[in-house]
Amino acid sequence: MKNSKTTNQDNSDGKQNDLEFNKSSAQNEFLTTNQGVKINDDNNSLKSGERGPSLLEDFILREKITHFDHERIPERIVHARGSGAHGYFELYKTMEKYTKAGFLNDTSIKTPVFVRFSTVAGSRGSTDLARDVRGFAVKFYTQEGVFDLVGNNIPVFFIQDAMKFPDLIHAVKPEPHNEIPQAASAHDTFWDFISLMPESMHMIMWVMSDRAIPRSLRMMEGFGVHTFRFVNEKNESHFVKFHWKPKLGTHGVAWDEAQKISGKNPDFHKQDLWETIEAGNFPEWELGVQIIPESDEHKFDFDLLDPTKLVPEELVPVTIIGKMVLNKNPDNFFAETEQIAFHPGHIVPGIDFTNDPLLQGRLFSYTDTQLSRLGSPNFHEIPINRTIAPMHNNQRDGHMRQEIAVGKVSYHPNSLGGGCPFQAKMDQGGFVSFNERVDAHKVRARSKSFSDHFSQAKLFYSSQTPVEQDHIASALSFELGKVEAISVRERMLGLLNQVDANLAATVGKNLGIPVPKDIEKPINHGVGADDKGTQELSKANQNIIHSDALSMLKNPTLSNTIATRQIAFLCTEGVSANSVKAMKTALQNAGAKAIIIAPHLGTIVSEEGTEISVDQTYKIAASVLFDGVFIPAGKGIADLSKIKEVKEFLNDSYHHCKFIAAEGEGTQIIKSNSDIKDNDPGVLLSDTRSDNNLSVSFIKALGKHRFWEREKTL
Ligand code: HDD
Repeated sequence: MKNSKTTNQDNSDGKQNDLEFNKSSAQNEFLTTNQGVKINDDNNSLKSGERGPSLLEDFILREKITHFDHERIPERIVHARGSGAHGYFELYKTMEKYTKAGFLNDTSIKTPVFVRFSTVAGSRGSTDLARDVRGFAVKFYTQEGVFDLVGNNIPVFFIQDAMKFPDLIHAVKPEPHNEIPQAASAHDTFWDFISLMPESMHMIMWVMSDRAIPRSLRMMEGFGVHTFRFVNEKNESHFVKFHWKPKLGTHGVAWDEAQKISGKNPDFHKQDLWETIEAGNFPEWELGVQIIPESDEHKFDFDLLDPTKLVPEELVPVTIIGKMVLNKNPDNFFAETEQIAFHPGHIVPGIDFTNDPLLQGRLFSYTDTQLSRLGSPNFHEIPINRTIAPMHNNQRDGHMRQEIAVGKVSYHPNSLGGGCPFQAKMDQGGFVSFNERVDAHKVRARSKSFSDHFSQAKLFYSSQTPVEQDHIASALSFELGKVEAISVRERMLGLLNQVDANLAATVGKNLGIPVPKDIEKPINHGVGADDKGTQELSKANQNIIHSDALSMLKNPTLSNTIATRQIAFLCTEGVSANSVKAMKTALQNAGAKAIIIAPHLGTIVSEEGTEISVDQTYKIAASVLFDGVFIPAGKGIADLSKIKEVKEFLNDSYHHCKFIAAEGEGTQIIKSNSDIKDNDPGVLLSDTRSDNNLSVSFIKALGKHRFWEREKTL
């Protein structure tokens, strides 16, 4: 029977309890075997004599080693590297006009969620800072069943048809003959494939932008990518695109910085997410929807079913409908983050699919992959995957079945079981697919309405600020510079030329090859066999040549908060405690964190004679792990010039366009560094100690994240 969706039940507790049931703690307990037999000696195997051979009968040794031998499960084929967290979703306003999904109707319902962020290409142990798309998968444990929104931090995808997915992934993964490179797209096979797939050009623009090297998982947008449907009680359908907007704004790092972070701390994103949640700074995203009436399906000059296209926010605004808060770290990475199984096919009444051919292929793939990864069709019984809605059906058995189904009836229809479990009618919450009319020939083809591969790539590129455009050109120069096959580089230049001639010329110059005059014809993917509806497409977005929402720096929802930012304080013995305290307090009041760095751990003695606790030493700290840097005043601060890591720290901060502040004697460290221009607007200096004006302007500057304009002067 359907749960009443109007009850004000705190589902987050419901889920917690469900998971609690499976928790185990060994506190104050004896060590036992898996069968519950208490173990007397866990240090020595059973032997024939102290120096004799081990005995086969040692069931304790065999159980322990056998279990250990099987501790690993296959990692995900893609998105193997991930970080997860628990939280909840709250609705701001009812969406019942569009969807009957209970969790999107009732603002009093708090829906528990688990989110898993990931990179795509790397193995499970690979670096967080690879240039890559980030997975953004959200499992909603709704009262009407599990809804998974399995999206990315980029609103479009490389390919239009699931048929090409294995090819795309084979191309981007390490090359099969030598397993090189790990977690990187900068190699021949990836660009060979891309250069033959013009449909990927829009996505390529995004992946070569700073979106693909986020500052934090907490500072990324999320997108459902495909067009889905909302279906209401009257069985009316609207198309819908899902967006997650981060409260902390959308920010990236510099590419050189990303590469250095990968060495200094490959777990940078994972640790950042974990630590901020532990500190109670819960990350938040607002859920937005773009809603398009059925009657507008053919209104655009692109096809809503084409996953390489987005709907510009200028054409259809994003309506914010709720927020998600991540407020609890997993207790056990494997049990939760690793064993969670997402699936775009996990939907609830009120949400439905469209005929996007990429989505349609995904609907097959995700259950199939869990069978080999988690090993059984019973993966829904793993605690993290369990629905909180009542679950009854006639499925039985299989590997590792947890449920003990009682009774002899496991079929429908039946009379011996009283006809149970019953089918639910639509008004009882039964899922009924939207009755879309489909009248077509069976063909293996692609609609003509999918064939414009460049307009939105151009839209994206032209919507970027000059700094962002430079970053795209640099990223392409880096990636294609690592490609050995000249023919692949040339083909890519031909494609880039169709996006923007200047972009192609810049990249071509860096690669030392001219942009080819004869553009190679795109590969024909069988376009056109079923172009029904194509003629009806109007040119609704032709006038849109800029969309601020596509630029991270112009995005109107850009947040200027410095909450949770990490600011390095470069200190040494004799630093002014007052100077440190004044800036630290100002930053903390703005939500940021001051990290005291000094030559040794423990405490240092300040100029005023007080002790200051040290957080990190210069051996551990690196500029790339911080958002900004402050050099306080103090008679002893001149000693910083004797520490070689300090110079490297400051130069990296400067090159990565971070804001640098210094006061009193601290300004001398900057002024004596010939690599730093002290008239740079992003370098804030004050001769006054504990300068309130300095802290105000530093906080304002940090809110801009980076002083990217500096790049031109480097
Ligand atoms: Fe996928 C995992 C997102 C296309 C097949 N995908 C996976 C995850 C995310 C996405 C976020 C990780 C979920 C987690 O954290 O466990 N995938 C996407 C998006 C796509 C997309 C946004 C395009 C719009 N994927 C796609 C296609 C196919 C797959 C076209 C196959 C036809 N994806 C998979 C998979 C994975 C997966 C192989 C690996 C692990 C898993 O499913 O559970 O089945």
